[in-house]
Amino acid sequence: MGSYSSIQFCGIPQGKGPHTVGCTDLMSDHTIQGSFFRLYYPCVDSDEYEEAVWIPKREYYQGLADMLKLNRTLVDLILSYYFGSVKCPAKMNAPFKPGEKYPLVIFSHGLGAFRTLYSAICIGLASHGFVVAAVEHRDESASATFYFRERSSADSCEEDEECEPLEEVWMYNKLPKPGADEFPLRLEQVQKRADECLQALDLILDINTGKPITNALPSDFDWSLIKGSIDVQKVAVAGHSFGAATAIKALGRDSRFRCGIALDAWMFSLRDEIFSAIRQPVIFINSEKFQWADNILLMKKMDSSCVERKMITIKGSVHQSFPDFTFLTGYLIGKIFKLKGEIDPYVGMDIIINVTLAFLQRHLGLQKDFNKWDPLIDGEGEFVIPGTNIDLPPTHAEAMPH
Ligand code: VQ7
Repeated sequence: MGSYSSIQFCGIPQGKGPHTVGCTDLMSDHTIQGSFFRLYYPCVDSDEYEEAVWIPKREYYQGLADMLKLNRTLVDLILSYYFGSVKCPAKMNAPFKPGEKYPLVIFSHGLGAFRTLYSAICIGLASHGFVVAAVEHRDESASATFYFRERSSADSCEEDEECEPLEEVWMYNKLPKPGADEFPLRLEQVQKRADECLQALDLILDINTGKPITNALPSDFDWSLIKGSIDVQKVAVAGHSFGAATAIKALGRDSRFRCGIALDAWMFSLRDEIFSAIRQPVIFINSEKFQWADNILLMKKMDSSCVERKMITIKGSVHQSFPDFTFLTGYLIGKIFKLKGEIDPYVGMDIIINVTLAFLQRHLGLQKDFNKWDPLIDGEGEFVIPGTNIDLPPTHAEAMPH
């Protein structure tokens, strides 16, 4: 395997497909019950629109500080200095490009992440003609998220300040109580997360029928252009880590999701009864370093002779090879914070996107050429292996066909 030694520091990769990618944020409605996602989509090609700010508000840095158990002020200063001007290669609020029916992917982030941190994957898929909704979860598993509440008349405004009728309410990641059983918290969260994926799907399908929406966020994006452009029969769900468990939960809840993509799944929140409820194909795309027997055995419980269940491992990858931070640090910092593995992050991301596209083509019945990457689904290729790289107890070693 080619380990990379040069410092690669070139930012979040562009999509490699034929479409220019746009993105926009939707918060509908303004309360905590509303749906919140960043939508990535094929857009009209115009220089009028600027690339999107990657981390759009400072509170997210403070949430990341909490995740890292470090001082908020210090981490905010450091992260906003290094990442404050980072853009992702998607044009903010560029007009949606109608004229085709696009398949749809609902994407769920990992614990301590939020909706914008997986832009490389989402942009990669959108550039190949997918609409991707990256949900921001309100189950207290995001490092930070927000909604709005009505300002009460008793709330005073600073002098000179224009008093907006709504004010932001921020919520941060909830840590399990020390010494307490973590499972009840994660179970409750995964259920809420799956609900939020279904809610996002419902909302996008409403938009597809031409229903007008209200957006609590300021934007002049024209949602009516999406009308009739989603292929409602071609919907998948994907996610990273806790988000992968969310995707699996969502598959069990709603057969409109035709297949699932589980990126380095953290299976902890899923119990036995869920596995028999799932009828759709699933692929587990694992990193080399985030594997242990209990977690893999839960994946293998989804083994089926009726429906395709696949597992591959990307050599030299780590758990953080899926979110965008892997592209945004130098070699040393990347290694210290485990944001980079041995594999070149750009090579790793191409594999993640290409195997996902091949699996989506196969199970959504797309008429594209993504089947050229079919060997990856079987773990064939320079940087992949079929199944897992860890030894399992002998009775389980052959449970899942590769
Ligand atoms: O769902 C998950 N789980 C369960 N999502 C994760 C990690 C995770 N686990 C790690 C293994 S465990 O301890 O056994 C259980 C929890 O990662 C998603 C994610 C979290 C972040 F905080 C992210 C991110 F991009 C993705 O942001 C990071 C930011 C920084 C930095 F800002 F400081 F650079 C760093 Cl160093 C790390 C992550």
